[in-house]
Amino acid sequence: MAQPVYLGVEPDQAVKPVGLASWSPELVEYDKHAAYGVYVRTPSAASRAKALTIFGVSMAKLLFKRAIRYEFIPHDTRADKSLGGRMKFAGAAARNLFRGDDRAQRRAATGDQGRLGEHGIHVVTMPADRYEALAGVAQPEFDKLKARRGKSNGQRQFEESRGQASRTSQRDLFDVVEATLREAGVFDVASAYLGRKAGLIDVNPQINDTSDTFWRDIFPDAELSTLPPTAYCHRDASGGDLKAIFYMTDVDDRSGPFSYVVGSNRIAISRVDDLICEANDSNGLAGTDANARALFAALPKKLRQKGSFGNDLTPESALGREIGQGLWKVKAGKGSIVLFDTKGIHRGGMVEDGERRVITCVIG
Ligand SMILES: O=C(O)CCC(=O)C(=O)O
Ligand SMILES: [Fe+2]
Repeated sequence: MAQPVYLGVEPDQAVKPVGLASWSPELVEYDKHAAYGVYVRTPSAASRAKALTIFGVSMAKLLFKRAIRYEFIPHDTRADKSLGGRMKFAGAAARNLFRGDDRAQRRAATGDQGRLGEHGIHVVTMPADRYEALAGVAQPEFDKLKARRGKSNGQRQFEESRGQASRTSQRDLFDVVEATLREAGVFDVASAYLGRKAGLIDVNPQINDTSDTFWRDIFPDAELSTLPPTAYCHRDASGGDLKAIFYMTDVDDRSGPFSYVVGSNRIAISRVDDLICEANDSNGLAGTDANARALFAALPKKLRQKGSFGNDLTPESALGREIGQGLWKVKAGKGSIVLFDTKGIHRGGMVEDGERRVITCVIG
């Protein structure tokens, strides 16, 4: 039987890979920003103390999670609250604690990293029969998710667009996803990039449509109602490295294309700055309502960093311009697989028309 063909997809001609070599907290000018400036100039002693406390507690939790590589422990093990489950969790955490430094391994990786190494994103399209097989096995999960989404009215957070499949209860789905990723060469590309054997950690079916609000209402204040061109652009806060997104519907300009700043995976960021971003993304201070902004602005300058910075960038800033030139909107048919480094700058699911279905997989 002939080998099934997975076709590579290249960025649009107009996309210009990012030229910035390194990240610095100065790239987002909070002191000059219309939504933050006033808070940066006049923080009260009480809000300074409160912000620092929130930051400190979240950083302690984050360091613990990173030490045990929490995000690499399978969801089934994390969710099992029985005594046996807790012991399994403790065992996995202890093993991870002594596993050695992934980042060092990654720096030493010498395999051919191809497009993923250069661009931070690698896209392939699968044959129709493979798509049909995956769609069939994923259907019950999408039906459940659709029913759940129907129940939540009004404001919907991003996480509510997403379901969580479990390797034990949704075995068939995990098996088909895993076989497809293997056949598509995604695990090989991911392993060469990470400098170790990559595997499937999490499978999350996701539905987005025009009723989603998570990306629209960023600054509730009336005078700041226009969305900046970089709205919702972010680097992930998770400790995971790579994600693979399966497009389960055709995705065009208006149905929320996943978008990636080509080459942004190579922007160097210090471990400390990255941890500061992750802490603020998880402690509520990275929010854009007035309360979160006031607290964020009350942090010392070095700590005023977030992974979800796109909402706070002005188009004329250096980083805003880079993103504008380098953003590849992946408009592609159903059956496309988008593998990307989650620490590069990206966004997705901002649906203006119709409905977009994807299956997002964490690869680690
Ligand atoms: O829904 C998307 O296309 C991207 C969402 C996202 O940022 C992610 O999965 O990390
Ligand atoms: Fe993301």
